[in-house]
Amino acid sequence: NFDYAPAPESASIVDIRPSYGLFIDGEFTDPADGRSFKSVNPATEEVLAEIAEAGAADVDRAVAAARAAYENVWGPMPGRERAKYLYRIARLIQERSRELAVLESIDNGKPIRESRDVDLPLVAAHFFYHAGWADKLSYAGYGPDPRPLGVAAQVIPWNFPLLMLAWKIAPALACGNTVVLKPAETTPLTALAFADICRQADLPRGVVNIVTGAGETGRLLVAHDGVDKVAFTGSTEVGKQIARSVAGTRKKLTLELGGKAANVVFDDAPLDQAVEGVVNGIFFNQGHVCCAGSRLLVHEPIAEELLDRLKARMATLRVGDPLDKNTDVGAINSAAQLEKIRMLSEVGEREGAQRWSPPCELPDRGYWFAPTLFTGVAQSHRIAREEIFGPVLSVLTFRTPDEAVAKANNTPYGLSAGVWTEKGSRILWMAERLRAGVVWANTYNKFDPTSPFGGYKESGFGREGGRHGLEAYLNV
Ligand code: TXE
Repeated sequence: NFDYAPAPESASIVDIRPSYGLFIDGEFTDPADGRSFKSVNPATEEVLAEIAEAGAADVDRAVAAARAAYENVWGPMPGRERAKYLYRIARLIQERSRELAVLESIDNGKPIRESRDVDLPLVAAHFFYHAGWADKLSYAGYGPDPRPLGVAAQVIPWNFPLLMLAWKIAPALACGNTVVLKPAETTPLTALAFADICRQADLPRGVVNIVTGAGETGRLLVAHDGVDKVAFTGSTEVGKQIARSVAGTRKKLTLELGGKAANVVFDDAPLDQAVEGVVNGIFFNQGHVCCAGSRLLVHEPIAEELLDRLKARMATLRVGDPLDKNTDVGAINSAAQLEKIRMLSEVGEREGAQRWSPPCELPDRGYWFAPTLFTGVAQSHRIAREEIFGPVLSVLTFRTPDEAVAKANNTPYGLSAGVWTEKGSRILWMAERLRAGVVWANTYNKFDPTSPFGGYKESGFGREGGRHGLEAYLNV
């Protein structure tokens, strides 16, 4: 019952087919047991498409296809040849970027301005950057003949569906590995469009395989015997399950998990700039960001003034239709995530913090949550400790730089942090002491394919991007 007809030529930017199969060995095919699930538009609750759900037999088939492609075609191929395919994919992403941005916003709920101006340019940049590495690995200190690992099982989340796919697939392919990737169950559509791009690029069959499904499909994939490498981005809880399932096998593992980043604003910070950075830090992508600046640590002398300006700025945020170019905050990705954000916000109130949101009208249908600020937050409160993964900011204060560092580091996570101050020496002093994989200074949420990204502590291990990211896909 799955429809594999090529998308018809039509005037609309995106053509969403009624149903999608699994992408295995260069073809869209039916799942063995015919099961499927629905992908829903979170802004309207409308069903977008019926998506095949991969079971054990399908995962077997995908891993076997990736193995054959690795042994026979992609592994032995010279780096300069692999580079040509990666450049071709990068250019096709640019050519199709309007369509992909719209599709991403429809499936995920993020504002079109973000998918168009942030996600898609970064996706293309990631493929260009890694295309450049493919023929240079032997000159980069990895020995004359650096070996790939083999078949990579990659499981990604729903917050940056296509960008997380790029972070996983581009370095794996550049280094000569083949891939079976599972997108998140709420956002499979851009990964399936990417499968189409692989065909357009004439990528040899089996080099990239996309298996759709929920947690059980992911579990089957990472537990599969035929896999040499597992890469996961998602919740810390599932990351720990995966680490247990991989323990004692030959598989190499990288994990990129949750965060509870502190955005630290000192009294000498340029305040208007800091307010923009705080707003970007927590309301970008509805706060569905692993490195979101979800704890604001503000220097006591300026706390009142900063909060006044922050509230005034929050009152200007437009929440609504993701496809409207004027929208700042889009839809929450799923009913389950909305429920989690509501639950933790209620816990915040019960534990004694003060909740504030600007007046804002939310659409009747779909999953929405108003930008929210909590003041009077104590370090012991759950909203100061747990990842909310929504547009909810917890505000704490500090008196000295030492206190700022102690509070910022008082979390099981360590993915990112922000520092706002005019003093260069203080930036360096803070960056040395913050236990976080990235520290932004007088900016926030800046990404670049040349920069390694990844966490300390329970935010995971391994790096993605930059030269360090390659090491996750090579036997050095
Ligand atoms: O994550 P899951 P969920 C955090 C965030 C969010 C919470 C729950 O706090 O509120 O996690 O989100 C697949 N074996 N982050 O439930 O379950 C799943 O199908 C293998 C932070 O969506 O971790 C999906 O493809 N795979 C994060 C992917 O794992 C499994 C981004 C992530 O889903 C699996 C997302 C299993 N046993 C959520 N169970 C970040 N670091 O950016 C599920 N999956």
